Parts: sequence; C-alpha cells; structure tokens
Amino acid sequence: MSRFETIQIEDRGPARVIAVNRPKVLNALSPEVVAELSHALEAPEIGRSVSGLVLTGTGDKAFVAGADISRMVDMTEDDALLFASQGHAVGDMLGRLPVPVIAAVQGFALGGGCELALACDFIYASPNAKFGQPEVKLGVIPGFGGTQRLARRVGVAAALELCVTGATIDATEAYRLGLVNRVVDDACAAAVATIEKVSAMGPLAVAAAKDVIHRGAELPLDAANQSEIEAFAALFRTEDQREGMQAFVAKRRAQFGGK
Ligand code: CO8
Repeated sequence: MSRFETIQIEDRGPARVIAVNRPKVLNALSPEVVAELSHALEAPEIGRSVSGLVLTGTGDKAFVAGADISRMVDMTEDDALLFASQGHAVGDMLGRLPVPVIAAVQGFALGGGCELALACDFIYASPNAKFGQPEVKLGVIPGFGGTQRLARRVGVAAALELCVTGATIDATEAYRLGLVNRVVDDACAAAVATIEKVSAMGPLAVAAAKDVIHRGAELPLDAANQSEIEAFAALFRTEDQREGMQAFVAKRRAQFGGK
C-alpha cells in the first residue's frame, strides 16, 4: 500500500484506517489526495476481509483543514468544476461501499474536511475537534457536499447559519446539533472498536442496512419503506439469514459467510 503518497492506509483487525497524510498543511485536500482516496476506495478486499473503514487525518491538530487553498487560488471555473466533481465522486463512492465508513475527527475539520467527514456514514469526534464551513471567508461556498449533506444532517437552519457565518463549532456543539454521533477521547480507536463489532454481524445485512438507509433518505416515506420491505425479504434468500437465525435458536454464535 506504499503506492500512496498523500494518504496512509493501515489495517487494524477488520478495520481499514485511511488517514490523509499532509500534516504540514493540516491535511489539506489536494487533487492528489482526492485521486488517491478514490483509488483506495476501489480496493477489492473492502467488503471481504475489510469490514469497515475509518477515515481520519494524521497528527492531533487536524482531521482535514479543508481543500488546499494554495492549489485553488488560481483555479479557473473549469478547474473548480472538475475539482468539486472529483470530490463529490469520492463522497458518492463512500456512500455506495457495502461497509460502514466512520470519520474519526481530531482537531480541525473545516471546509472540505467537514464535507469529507459528512460523506462518511457517521462521525466520531475527539474532544478537540472543530467543525466549520468557512468557505464564505474565501469568497466561495462549500463544493464537496457541505451545503447539502450538512443541511440533511443538522437541518436547513443550522446548516445555513454555519455556511453563511463561516463559524467554527467545537465537538460539544457538533454533538448537540447531531453532526457527530459520539465525542470520545480517542475517536479513531472508538471507530476501530465499532468496526470490530460490525465484523461479527451478517455482512450482507450490514450492506443492506446502509444501502436502504441512504437511498431511503432521498425518497418519499412510502417508497423508502417499500425498499426496506424488498431488502428485508431479499435477505431471506441468503445463507447468512439461515445461519443467523439458526445460531440464535441453537444458542451459539453465528458464523456468517456473506452468502
Ligand atoms: N489549504 C492550504 N494550506 C492550509 C490549509 C488549507 N485549507 N489550512 C492550513 N494550511 C496550512 C497553513 O497555510 C500553514 O502552512 P505554513 O506553515 O506553510 O504557513 C499550515 O497549514 C498550518 O496552518 P496555520 O499556521 O494557519 O495553523 P493555525 O493553527 O494558526 O490555524 C486554521 C489553523 C484555523 C485551520 C487555519 O490554518 C485555517 O484557517 N486554515 C484554512 C481553513 C479553511 O478555510 N478551510 C476551507 C478551505 S475551502 C474548501 O475546503 C472548499 C472545498 C471545496 C471542494 C473540495 C473538493 C475536494
């Protein structure tokens, strides 16, 4: 995995930890980071030996302090369109992976960093975490899902306040808003522990839960409920369903094969 220069990858048991690794610029997202993240998310072992991903940044000071401003300063409109589209493609990939993706945020998660965290399935924050969409201070707006995923996560009014003021909020406020699921001393360790728990579950069921929840959030309730009914029923075609239920009845631990 040494082919990557701007990200680090480490497997911790069934969890794959992917860290943006540009600590000198607070892990700012360059086009190279975006391209390497995209590559890393294509690894075939995700969903097989890898039961979940943890996205983080190296060092204590930042998760990701935004897109790399020095690389954006001279961008043309076309460059910006491409950069934002590539960022969004990574966000879409994260949502489509068949395993949970947890953002482990320590320090700054600003701009594209907050957006990268929002593109993960949920966020754990260390007590020093700081979130914000400061793009208006630079004369732009979020371009990597901040206006949309943030509004869906915390509501339109709270997202608007953050996006028009550029304010930074701490971990406690982010928790109060529902932006982060948990504030814990070591967000990365907690995220790895969560993936370990997930690895004992039926992998097809985990993938189905993620898929139905994400797709359903974009649908009217009756259509979303219908997709749940169909996904629930489809799992009864799997060996995992028989194994899970038979193990319960036999009072033994289920051994899921993902089939
Ligand atoms: N881009 C480039 N360099 C950065 C960035 C960044 N976003 N953030 C920090 N750095 C660099 C600094 O320039 C500095 O470099 P140097 O040591 O060479 O001077 C180094 O990191 C350390 O930073 P500071 O000295 O500024 O550290 P402080 O503790 O004083 O301040 C802050 C930390 C508050 C985080 C401050 O660095 C800051 O405000 N950074 C910019 C935050 C920001 O505005 N982020 C939003 C960027 S716009 C954006 O993300 C839009 C995304 C759109 C699409 C993305 C598609 C993928």
